[in-house]
Amino acid sequence: MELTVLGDNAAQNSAGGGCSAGSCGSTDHQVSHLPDHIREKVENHPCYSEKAHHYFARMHVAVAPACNIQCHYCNRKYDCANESRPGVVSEVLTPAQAVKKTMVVAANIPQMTVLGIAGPGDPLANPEKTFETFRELSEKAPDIKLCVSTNGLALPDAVEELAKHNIDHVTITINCVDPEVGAKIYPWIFWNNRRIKGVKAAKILIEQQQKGLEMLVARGILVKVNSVLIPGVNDEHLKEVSRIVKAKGAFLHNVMPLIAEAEHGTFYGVMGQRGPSPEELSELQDACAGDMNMMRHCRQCRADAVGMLGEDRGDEFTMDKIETMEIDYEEAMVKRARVHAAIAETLAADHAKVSAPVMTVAAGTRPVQMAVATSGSGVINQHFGHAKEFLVYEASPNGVRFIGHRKTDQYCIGDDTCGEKESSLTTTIRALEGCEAVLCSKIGFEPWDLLEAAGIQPNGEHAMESIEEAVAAVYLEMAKAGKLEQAVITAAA
Ligand code: CLF
Ligand code: SF4
Repeated sequence: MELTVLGDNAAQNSAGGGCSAGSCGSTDHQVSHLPDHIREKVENHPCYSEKAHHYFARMHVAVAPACNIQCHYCNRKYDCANESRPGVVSEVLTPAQAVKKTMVVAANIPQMTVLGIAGPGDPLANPEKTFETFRELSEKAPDIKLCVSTNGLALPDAVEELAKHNIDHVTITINCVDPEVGAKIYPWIFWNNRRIKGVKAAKILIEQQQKGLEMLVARGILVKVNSVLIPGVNDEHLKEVSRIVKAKGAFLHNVMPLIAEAEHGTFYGVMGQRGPSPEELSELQDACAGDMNMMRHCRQCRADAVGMLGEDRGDEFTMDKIETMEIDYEEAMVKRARVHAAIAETLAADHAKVSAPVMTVAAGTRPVQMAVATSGSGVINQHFGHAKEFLVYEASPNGVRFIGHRKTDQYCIGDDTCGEKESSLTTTIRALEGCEAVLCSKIGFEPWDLLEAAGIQPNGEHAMESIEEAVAAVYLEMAKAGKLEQAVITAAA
């Protein structure tokens, strides 16, 4: 029997077919079903659309050093853990510097479509600096989307101002809706010029977060809720959080793993509170999902991150370097428009693939996780040894879905040097635990052998192919080869 592979929109179009067998393909579920006015807001936002994160970049400007609460996972010598992995912010900027940096980055990275303020403290605890930055940017760079992330304590008072600056994307970090749980996460808040502790503090914070969420939704502003998964503290409770924020109109829920290391000097780090395993995170995300959009591609960025999610080009744009750059802004704007048009064309062509071929495997065929090395554009285009992270996809009779990413040490810096640093390679292989195949553009002999020995099949045969189609093709090959128990190939169309 001839078997072929289902493309993105063929999967979408076949979804209502009523067949007991599933079709292997995928679509950007977060975006495709949305009304036009919302789709326009998210389709080039790398955080709000999983598909967009393959094509578009974001940047953060660190203009907000102060915070009005304390989280047990944060040490403010480091980035805001709500939106960043722990790491010092290289430089806190004035609003004028932030505006200049944004213009320079926009000229150099045409894919950059979103400017976010996410720390290192809380943007709304620094309202003058935050809003001055937004005010200037909305005048000087109206094509850049403005985005803000907050703990929510000062949010209700800021909604009016956010709406005034056309800020369409607000993230609230909501870790709980029960003050008893909250008291285990937040030792204190600063409220009405007083420090308030314990359950009372958590109760006020939760009320402000919920009120802010309702006000934003009433204004038509898209709200993403971030939650930090803290095993033994709020893991079960997050299902309730997800249900409530969804009922109140949050657009997207992003459950992120706690990062707690003793060397970061956080309360949780010092107390040995562990973070979740990838499986625990994935299970909770699935449990929260229901019919709510879940974000699974968050990279817990630094508060001064620059570039595609998963990469940080901040070092290229320090203020001392920016001061020496000469930029032809007119030419840069022409280039931005050209690049955006090319991406739009690619996405439209992708969306129009209605006659893509179909692969069908029997319902009940077991799912398989595969790791993918990519540097963007939705294709397999990275050498195994150059990957700093792998995207993980699950193929099953229901299609191909993105389920997360795994960070790894980059162990190879030249084309033919794979395997030189064996200990890092071992770390990489450990990071891929649970994956049965790894798809990349190229791979050396030594990692190939080590991956095979670890039960992970390396595959370099799908270079420059669409990720979803390549994963579907490999799944099909595995099914045909009898590697999937219960695999029965039932049809092709
Ligand atoms: Fe920044 Fe956050 Fe806006 Fe994105 S990040 S303010 S919504 S532009 Fe994105 Fe980074 Fe995750 Fe944040 S990957 S940490 S969710
Ligand atoms: Fe740190 Fe952000 Fe929590 Fe403030 S809200 S304590 S900056 S993680």
